[in-house]
Amino acid sequence: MNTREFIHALHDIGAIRFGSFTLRSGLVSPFYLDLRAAVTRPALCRAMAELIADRYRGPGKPAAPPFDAVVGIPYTAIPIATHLATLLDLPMVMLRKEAKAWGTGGTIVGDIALGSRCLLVDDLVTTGGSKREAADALRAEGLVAQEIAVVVDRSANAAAELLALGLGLTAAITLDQIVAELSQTGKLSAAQAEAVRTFTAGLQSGSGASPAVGSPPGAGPLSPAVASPSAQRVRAAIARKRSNLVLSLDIDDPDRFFAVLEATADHLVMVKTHADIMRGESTAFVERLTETARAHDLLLFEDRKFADIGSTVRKQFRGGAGRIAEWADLVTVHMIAGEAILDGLFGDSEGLHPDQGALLLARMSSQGNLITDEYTRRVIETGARRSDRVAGYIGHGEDEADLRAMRDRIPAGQLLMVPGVHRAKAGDDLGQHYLDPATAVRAGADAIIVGRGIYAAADPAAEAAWYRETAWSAVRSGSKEAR
Ligand code: 5BU
Repeated sequence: MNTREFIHALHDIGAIRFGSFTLRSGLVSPFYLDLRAAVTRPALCRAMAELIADRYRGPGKPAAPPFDAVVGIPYTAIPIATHLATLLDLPMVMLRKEAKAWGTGGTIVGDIALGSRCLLVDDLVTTGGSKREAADALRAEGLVAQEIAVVVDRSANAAAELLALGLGLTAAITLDQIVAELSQTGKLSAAQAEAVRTFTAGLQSGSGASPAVGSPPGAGPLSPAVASPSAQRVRAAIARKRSNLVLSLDIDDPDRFFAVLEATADHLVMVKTHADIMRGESTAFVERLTETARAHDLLLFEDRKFADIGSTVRKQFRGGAGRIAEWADLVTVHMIAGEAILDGLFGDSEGLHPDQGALLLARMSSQGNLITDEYTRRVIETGARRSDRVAGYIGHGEDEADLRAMRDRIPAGQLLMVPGVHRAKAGDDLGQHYLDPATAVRAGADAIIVGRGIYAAADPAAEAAWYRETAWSAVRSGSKEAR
């Protein structure tokens, strides 16, 4: 069952309903979501586990998922976690709601070694609060809460909030996807869809929840939160690898390219390529690249900067020697040709991974570039509407305040990635303008993109370690301040 069929199946059995529902908190919600009826149906229960498992297996993923065990949170998620554990071929244990006061005590049901890296599984995430408690309970048992997987993310901003605590969040589907799918097929009116969006955005700004990394104060009212599966995947990878460093590996010799990549990979969350500069045969390069990415749990980001009409970019993305669609998790896109470029790239999703996404160029780091404030605003406006495939934005700024002002326009749930980062801030003789890594992160960058600062250094591995540590500690201190 694919994502779309799954959404319709949930709707058909009444697991997702629209109308007016009074919640336990007293709030009146325009939708109701309850997966209890879904887990009792074998086909749906299997589909939930498979949709989650697909996030961890298949092309471009590590051969073995980076966990030692799957942990189900009672009750609805237990059957899902059981299926999932079988699919991923991992042991499964359960986390009791309340610690047992008799026998050996404890909250874990099952046999699991101390220090095991756990994937926590639940049916829904709403605020992230109960997930944080579950992670704390696991830690109290001497286990490592590595990541959380849910069937539906109906939160406004749980992924960012959990990431600030070092916990990745992966969702099989988001509320936004449900709304988009049911709207497109006429099962949800435009007014109902708007009511759902307004309600979820309001939950975020009115929830009193702490602002988290990447969503500084001010982001809420200016830009309602959106849900983006590809951004979530990046956030989960950042939490997993404890790194928000992207290496821009602009080396055209394959052997040197892979030597630097192997030496630095463990410090990186992602490697950014310009595959069209690589010498030699592109199929061999891509094969080696995907193998290396899998071995080191790296995401692949092809900085292709698509800029043409929809029908041309579709061919550039899918075809040619590069076959970018087959391996890149993220690609960059100029919006100068208009919104249809996103339809060209992602409109026909056949063969694409559900989490493959775009980063829109909202601002560039090169001096004298022609991007205006109005252009940036419209790029973000479009990207927010298209969050099903838009993970976020490439941005830059003159200084911290300038970059932060841009970050404030980006909806919570989407990413800001900042190139033009160098510890020596000097720029180059071809118009590049640099920010230093801590400044970029303090201003709200979810990840920094560093090229020559690392690969042209005498010791790229040591330099990558420095950039990683500097950028990562800026995240930590930022999230403490925000709370
Ligand atoms: P550097 O060596 O860190 O200066 O390389 C920066 C990389 O980021 C390089 O691949 C550029 O193509 C890319 N880049 C950029 O520098 N500035 C931008 O605004 C965008 C991309 Br978009």
